[in-house]
Amino acid sequence: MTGAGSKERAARYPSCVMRPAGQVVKMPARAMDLCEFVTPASDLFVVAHLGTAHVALADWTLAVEGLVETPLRLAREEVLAMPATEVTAVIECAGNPFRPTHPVRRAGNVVWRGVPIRSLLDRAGMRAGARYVWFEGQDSGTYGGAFTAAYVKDIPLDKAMAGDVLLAWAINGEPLTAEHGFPFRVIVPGYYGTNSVKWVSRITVSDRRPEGLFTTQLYYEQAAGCSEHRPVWELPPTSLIVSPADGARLSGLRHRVAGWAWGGTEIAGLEISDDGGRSWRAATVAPRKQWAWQRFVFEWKAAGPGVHTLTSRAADAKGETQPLDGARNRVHSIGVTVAV
Ligand SMILES: Nc1nc2c(c(=O)[nH]1)N[C@H]1C(S)=C(S)[C@@H](COP(=O)(O)O)O[C@H]1N2
Ligand SMILES: [Mo]
Repeated sequence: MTGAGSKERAARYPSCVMRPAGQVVKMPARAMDLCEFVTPASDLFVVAHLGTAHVALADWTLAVEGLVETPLRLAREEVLAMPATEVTAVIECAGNPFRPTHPVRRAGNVVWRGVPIRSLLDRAGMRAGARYVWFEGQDSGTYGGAFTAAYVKDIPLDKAMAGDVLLAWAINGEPLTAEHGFPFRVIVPGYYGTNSVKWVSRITVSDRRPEGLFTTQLYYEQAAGCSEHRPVWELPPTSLIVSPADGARLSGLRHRVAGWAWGGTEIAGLEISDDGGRSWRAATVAPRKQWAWQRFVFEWKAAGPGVHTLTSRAADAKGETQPLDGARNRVHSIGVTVAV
């Protein structure tokens, strides 16, 4: 899949045009702009390692193959004719895979529409030994100095069969743009964005994980204090203070602190600290709908005028909390100036 030899530099989908070629990262909205429950598509971040793929529709097919009873080749119309469903889910970028402990806080919450991956797999039928599902995008190019013929990610079969993992074609009721994966992308709710493969046109069922730059080299990490490597799959608990805005000048001592919290497991509690993490007080957290982010609200009374740091820390229903440091999901802090 990677390598410097000229033969290996051929894209697997030559009809797919990479424009621009090379990494694309866009973050149109700051945290303070993410005030709506559903993020408008125009505020959604964009990440592509190899560039923006422009998929040729003339010869487009979806292949479903590997450890299946009946390999499928579906035309775009056949996919669009299958029963579709909507899932509201957060998409969050894990950030630069070469800096796995650095938070980038690129996230949005949108309504995805598509056909459940489960429906496709049921149609093909699983064979014995099936354990992982690989998704292959049509994009190719160079990332981190290595050539990749097609972007490939995998998830466990059990996750793929959950019914809310989608082959999606719409965001908030609008067709996907090229940047977000037109004509079809995978959405894996509750997993980091890197797994939600854009421009997908091959689904492979396998008994093993695929070897590759984005599967067994990058996004394959050692958990703290643990020798075992794990893929960057499930979202740990995370939160984002949206209001007040970072750097805001506030008048009066009483202010409402609000934002979003989410993770692969429902958020059960959120705490705010205004003293650098020495003491914490509970905010109110809304229950989760599907895989959406959850709103938190905290009525804050500043100890006095001056500069304050406000920090949010989410805990999920399994009891996992955001670390204070050393991880991409570390607590979020903002600074505000209070005048009376
Ligand atoms: N084919 C393909 N899919 C991809 C990527 C990619 O480089 N190629 N990047 C992933 C990463 S790291 C993220 S965070 C999300 C971003 O999705 P968005 O650009 O629609 O917000 O797409 C994922 N899907
Ligand atoms: Mo990402």
